[in-house]
Amino acid sequence: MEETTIAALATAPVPAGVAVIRVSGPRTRLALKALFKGKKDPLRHARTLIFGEILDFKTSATLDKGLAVFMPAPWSFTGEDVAEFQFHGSPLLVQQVLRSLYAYGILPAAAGEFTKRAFLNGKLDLAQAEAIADVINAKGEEELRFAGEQLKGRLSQAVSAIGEPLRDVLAELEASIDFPEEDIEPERIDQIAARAEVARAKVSQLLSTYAFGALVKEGARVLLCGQPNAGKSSLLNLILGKKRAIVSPISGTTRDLIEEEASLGGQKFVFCDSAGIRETTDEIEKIGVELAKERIPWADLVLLVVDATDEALSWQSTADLLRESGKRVWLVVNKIDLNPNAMIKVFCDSKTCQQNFYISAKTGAGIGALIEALVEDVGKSMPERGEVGEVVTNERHRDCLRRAEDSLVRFADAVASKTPALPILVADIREALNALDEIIGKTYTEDILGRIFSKFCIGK
Ligand SMILES: Nc1nc2c(ncn2[C@@H]2O[C@H](COP(=O)(O)OP(=O)(O)OP(=O)(O)O)[C@@H](O)[C@H]2O)c(=O)[nH]1
Ligand SMILES: [Mg+2]
Repeated sequence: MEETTIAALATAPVPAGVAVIRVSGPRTRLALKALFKGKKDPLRHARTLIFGEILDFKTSATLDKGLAVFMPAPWSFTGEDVAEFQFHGSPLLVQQVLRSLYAYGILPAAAGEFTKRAFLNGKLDLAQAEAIADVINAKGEEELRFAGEQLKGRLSQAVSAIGEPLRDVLAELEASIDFPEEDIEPERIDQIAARAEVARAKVSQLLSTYAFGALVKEGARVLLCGQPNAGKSSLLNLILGKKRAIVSPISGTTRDLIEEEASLGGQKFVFCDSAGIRETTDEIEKIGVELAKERIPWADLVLLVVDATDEALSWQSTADLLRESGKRVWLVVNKIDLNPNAMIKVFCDSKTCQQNFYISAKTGAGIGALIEALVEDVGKSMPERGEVGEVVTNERHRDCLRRAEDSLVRFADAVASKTPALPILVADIREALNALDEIIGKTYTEDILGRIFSKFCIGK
């Protein structure tokens, strides 16, 4: 149990109807007694919202009227004594209340510290703790659903269920090391190998969900690529519904990569606008062109934006480049307001591009169809609602699962070698278990916790 007591604003630091300050730790009771004068004593009426006055530490003057609630350890979010104060959402008032709390030896909470304490006190496991950040940051419905399932412990249960039989396997193998005179019979080894194989298959199955898990969480990555002046930035702005990138009639306007998230049809996308690809002597533009080319591997899908008035079909060289990359490419013929004929004349061979679209970023023609197609395309990679079991959306979890899978494959290879060295078998199973335990935080290091919780906001 931590000895320090922490406090932070749990709501957003902006003027709002209500602000909530959360306090956790042994000094919570002291703070409630000193700084809250309620109709009833919150300490005697735990888990009940009490109306009263929040007081200034120096003058005992009323800072605001509001509510306080006390949640005694261990039945609180952090497992420690916790209090929450609700009052008018004025950032200035928030500062005054926090200052009063600090005067009682309470410290400002670090990022994610409440959740970290909840984890350390066994209130939730590490995957669940991570899910809190995912729930808070979710931008799409599917993302929220997966995060919610993880918070409920669905992934943790699946991971534990894989680990339990492995623990038995480990115990049995370790016992054999301790009593070398009793050789393991070959049938036992086969049984052990079969159990490890079941675990390996489950780990691989979980890993296979990461592809769409990441798609849901990180968003589908769409790169806008093409010749200068084709209208890439105009298209980006139109999709986003705001002027994010500079548009100008001068070729070579965009140099940096411009990345922006958008939610279309409830699905998260990340669009990236890039410099028009061409030979150039301009030093800065050259860097931009390089950046654009280097970005191609990043994309799930490339929109090759071309100018409908480009009679010379100068985009063909970029199309060649994209074909070689092996990426999925859609041709987007822009500026059809200037040359409606392009709708029958300009298209891309099916080897390079899967689909052709005809749009005008100026009039908005054809944009609806393009966006619909984007949403539908992502939908195809998604499992049906209800059909989905545990989904891995977190890169750390994926890395742990990969390590577990590697160890179990090594174990299977060693068993198959017919002369398995017992200590090696034990080491493989132990490594697999360690990797699984890291997902749920059964084993952890300060370093891992630091990396996870530092990404949280203050007050979580
Ligand atoms: N008539 C017409 N003009 C367009 C259309 N889309 C873009 N433009 C114009 O074409 C010019 C170039 O547009 P941008 O969006 O800056 O083109 P870009 O591909 O980002 O250009 P670079 O950043 O230089 O590579 C601007 O003057 C736009 O207003 C369109 O659909 N119709
Ligand atoms: Mg541009």
